[in-house]
Amino acid sequence: MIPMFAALDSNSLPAVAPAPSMPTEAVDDARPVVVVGLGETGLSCIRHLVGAGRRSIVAVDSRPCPPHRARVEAEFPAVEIHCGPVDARLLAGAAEIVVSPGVWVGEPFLREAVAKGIPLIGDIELFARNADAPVVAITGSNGKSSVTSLVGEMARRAGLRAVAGGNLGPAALDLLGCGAELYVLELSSFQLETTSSLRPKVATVLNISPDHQDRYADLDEYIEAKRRILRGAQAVVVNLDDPLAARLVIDGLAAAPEGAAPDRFAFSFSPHPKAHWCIVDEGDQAFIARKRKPIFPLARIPLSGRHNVANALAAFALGEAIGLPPSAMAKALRDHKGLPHRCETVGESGQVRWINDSKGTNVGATVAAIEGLADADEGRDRLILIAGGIGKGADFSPLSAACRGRVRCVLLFGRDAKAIAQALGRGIEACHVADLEAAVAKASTIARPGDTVLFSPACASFDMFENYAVRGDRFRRLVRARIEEIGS
Ligand code: UMA
Ligand code: ADP
Repeated sequence: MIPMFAALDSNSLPAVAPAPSMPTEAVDDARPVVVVGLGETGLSCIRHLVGAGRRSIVAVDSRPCPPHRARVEAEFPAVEIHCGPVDARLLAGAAEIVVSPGVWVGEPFLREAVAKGIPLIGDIELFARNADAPVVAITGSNGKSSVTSLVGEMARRAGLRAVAGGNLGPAALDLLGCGAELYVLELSSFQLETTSSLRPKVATVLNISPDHQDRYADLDEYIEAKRRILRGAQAVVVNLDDPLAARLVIDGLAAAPEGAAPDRFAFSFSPHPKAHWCIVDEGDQAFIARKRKPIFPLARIPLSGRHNVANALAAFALGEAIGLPPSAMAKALRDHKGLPHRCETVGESGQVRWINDSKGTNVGATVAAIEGLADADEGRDRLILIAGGIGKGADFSPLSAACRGRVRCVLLFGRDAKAIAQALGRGIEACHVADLEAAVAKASTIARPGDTVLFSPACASFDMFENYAVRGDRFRRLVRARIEEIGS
């Protein structure tokens, strides 16, 4: 694969985006803005551009029937729509191209336009040019949505009108204009590729493990996309426990011009001297602590798993960077319910617990879910793992070590089931099933009292489902039906 992202940002081609802070209205109005993609992002871009008074908007989507075509036709009849294979000529006269995150910036029709000098941006760039309140910007391979929603709750608890969205949804542009005093944004590497003007109040890269390796040439290119979140940040949050993420942020600090270095807030599980937030033991209890002063007992974190403790530490550090009082943050954490599809208990019957982790869409996430749940239960081989789907070019081998001693049986379905089974190797029982329904049926026959059935696919869902949420909802329904059947 051509390392397009690096090329787009090099000097040999026009910059991805025009000069920072160019308001939407300033882009040449005689020529159209071309919006690529008619999904959530495309719809939000069109809504924003129409609201900003753009007269000429062209929308293209390579899919014959993209999700929001009908809606755009009905609500914005002046927008010219073209679906199906994209004709590069449609982009040739554009003032600017706004590309959706699901579209690879290396698509030939986009390369051709960029080579002609047409600026290529994404929805977050449009958002950045128009944002009217400080931004908390969160990326990483896993935990983005969890931390974003928790920071939003902490800020609201502290009395701020804070809204959360971005990759988590709602789309960032849909958050504008509602009187927010703070924006908390989850940003994917895809979104960051086409963003130049965001100057976050605080930014973080929570962690790095391989993901989206079907779209990036290698891990370095993926990391480079993530690095863009740090540009112009006033403060950064560093995860001292994740070597790749910590290096990324610390190198960024070292490269900052003198006097421009952002404030730094670090977190770690261990009481590292540089950690603002860490874990300390006091008496027979462990606490989240600020500068080693206990703030919140771990036992009262409402979500299970070590990864959720890491997410809480990150949220406290981000909150401190924007001046939130620890007491308000602690209250928000105490009442936090977590998001659906992230290690969510969806049923319990015959002393068997069923957990929906459909958002576990990469290997790192599933490893964290297995380790977090098994180690909290302190039992050997008490997990039954259901996994499979589209692996996005991932190396599944880290699953093998994570499963050993924790997972009694792995039930596999979907496109990359075989590759996962191979990576698990000998000594871990793996069983192929036709689909999710068969996996739930099989799990219910082999589960013993005290077991946990964990659905954490380590894969994207698109081979068999519309998205991870549809997949998780299906799992929840199947589990409930099974429990009712057993009970009746
Ligand atoms: N597509 C085409 N042709 C097109 C346009 C899109 O085939 O012309 C395909 C894409 O390849 C992709 C799908 O359509 O498979 C959706 O792409 P999109 O860019 O239209 O997606 P949106 O509906 O705009 O949703 C996007 C994010 N999706 C992606 O980045 C793939 C949503 O994150 C996000 O919630 C939404 O914007 C609002 O910001 C979802 C996601 O899976 C949850 N994100 C990835 C992840 O979390 O791993 C990055
Ligand atoms: P993202 O938005 O980055 O995809 P989410 O908060 O939606 O992350 O969580 C997705 C999955 O990732 C969870 O269901 C869990 O399996 C795993 N996960 C959550 N937080 C972490 C973390 N801090 N480290 C590793 N894995 C995590």
